[in-house]
Amino acid sequence: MADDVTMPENPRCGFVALIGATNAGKSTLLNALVGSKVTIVSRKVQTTRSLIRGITLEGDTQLIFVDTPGIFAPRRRLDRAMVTTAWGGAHDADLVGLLIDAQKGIGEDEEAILDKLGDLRMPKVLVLNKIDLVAKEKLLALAKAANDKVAFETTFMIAAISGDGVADLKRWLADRMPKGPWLYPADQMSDAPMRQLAAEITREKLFERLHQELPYQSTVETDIWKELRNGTVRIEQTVFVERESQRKIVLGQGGQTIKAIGAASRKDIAGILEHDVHLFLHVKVREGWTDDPERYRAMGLEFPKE
Ligand SMILES: Nc1nc2c(ncn2[C@@H]2O[C@H](COP(=O)(O)OP(=O)(O)OP(=O)(O)O)[C@@H](O)[C@H]2O)c(=O)[nH]1
Ligand SMILES: [Mg+2]
Repeated sequence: MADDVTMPENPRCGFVALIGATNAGKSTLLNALVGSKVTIVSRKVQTTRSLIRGITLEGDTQLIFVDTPGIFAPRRRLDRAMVTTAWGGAHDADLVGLLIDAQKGIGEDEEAILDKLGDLRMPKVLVLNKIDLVAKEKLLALAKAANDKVAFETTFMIAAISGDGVADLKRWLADRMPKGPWLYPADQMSDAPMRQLAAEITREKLFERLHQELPYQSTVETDIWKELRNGTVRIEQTVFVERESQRKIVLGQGGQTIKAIGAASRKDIAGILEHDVHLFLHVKVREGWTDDPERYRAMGLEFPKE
């Protein structure tokens, strides 16, 4: 965004939480709204682990979108922390957008979310996503079923992946934000430090290349971030896994899996920074990291007592 954008005389500013079942497309929508990759996306469930803010301007309004972990019936400690965090994000917002994957429709998770959403006081908007995959009649039936359960202000039908309907949604939201000064500089798109986004991007590549339980039993932290005199950035990250057998899988034969993960991550990080990047990945076994409060702090999550 241009540097010459200054706060107007009558600014608006507010928080919109994007909630929904896992895989509904919340993170894809956040990136589309902001126009830049600030949060990671994958075809697997439970990709987003904490609250990620994406900031953007629409007319006189600064919109602060909050991406949340998908809501589902939690089993493990990390699951519980993610779901609690998602609802916390909703409680603190000026407006809540519920995303439903229109192809999936209303299943058990969606049903539970709709039940709980009624208790929230702030205005709510229904966003049916992935309309590229479903017929119009099905969309209308789905909109009606959801609106019968919760008093939504209105319903939007979008395809976050192509941006279809996203501009209309953004304009509508901007008009509904409370009056007040912008909270961030006009050109800021995220409140997370770059080293955190870089760790998330590496985690996205892990999600793309690893299967079954492994993505859920791994996490990534940035240890070193050094800007070198020639303008390049040296980044060192650690991938934590639970067991030695998992470490072997992450490394791959002759280290080829971790190499591919590193190459894909480096490319994305360099694209965002618009600088050359040297990325070094270490893989460490940290047995029981999913029960270690310190790892939760690093992820920006509360540590559930059980
Ligand atoms: N066809 C289609 N796919 C979409 C659309 N929006 C998102 N997706 C895909 O849906 C999958 C999940 O997207 P995410 O944005 O990671 O979903 P999420 O709701 O953030 O998921 P969690 O973080 O796990 O809760 C990805 O493969 C996206 O590419 C859409 O409009 N159409
Ligand atoms: Mg997500």
